[in-house]
Amino acid sequence: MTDHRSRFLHLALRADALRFGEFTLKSGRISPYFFNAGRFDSGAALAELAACYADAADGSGLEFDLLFGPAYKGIPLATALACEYARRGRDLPLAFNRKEAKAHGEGGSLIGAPLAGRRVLIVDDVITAGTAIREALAIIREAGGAPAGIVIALDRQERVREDAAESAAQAVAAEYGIPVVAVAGLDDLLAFADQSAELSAHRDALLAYRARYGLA
Ligand code: OMP
Repeated sequence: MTDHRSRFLHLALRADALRFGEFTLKSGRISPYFFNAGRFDSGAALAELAACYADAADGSGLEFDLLFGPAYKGIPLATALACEYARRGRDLPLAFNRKEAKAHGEGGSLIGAPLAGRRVLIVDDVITAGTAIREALAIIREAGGAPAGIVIALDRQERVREDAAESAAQAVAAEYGIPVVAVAGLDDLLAFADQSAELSAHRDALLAYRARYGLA
């Protein structure tokens, strides 16, 4: 497991962002684990997380010139990543959206740097069925940006339908012709659980879930 993957998994456990039990997902599936990026709720935790995103994005060779954080959870993530890139000597434009369009003041639903003509990297928390990410892709295209890739913390590596041959992230990548880069996936979490006394009790439930909804 590459360094940023295990750093991220340690960090997520420490921040209580990865929890085990019984969770109902947006898709209606009952999952034995849940990733809550909202638990990265301090400057230090976000800075460490952003370094994991930057390592994953850089390691993938993705090329982009603007960071976009979809509301709500993508906003602090993209902002922290922009700060991390600045720290590394690369000052990138940053934009995000509101959920509700604003009719007064400056109006509109986009905030930050203009997207038109830019190669946009979407920064989000997690992909299950790909619904949230498809919404972000539509917003970027409508604003004249060119989606260049997606970076997420966790790819749950789930099939949208049980008869699908690919995961939701793979389907989005193929449909839009852009890479989806995850800091870690369910496979990494399982490999981590194999070596962790703390997680070993959850391993069977994770394997059963993957057998039902995952790829392997
Ligand atoms: P999709 O839109 O189905 O890809 O699911 C992504 C969204 O599901 C996230 O933006 C969250 O709102 C939520 N989610 C999590 O935050 N963590 C999880 O582990 C699973 C989900 C989920 O509901 O699938």
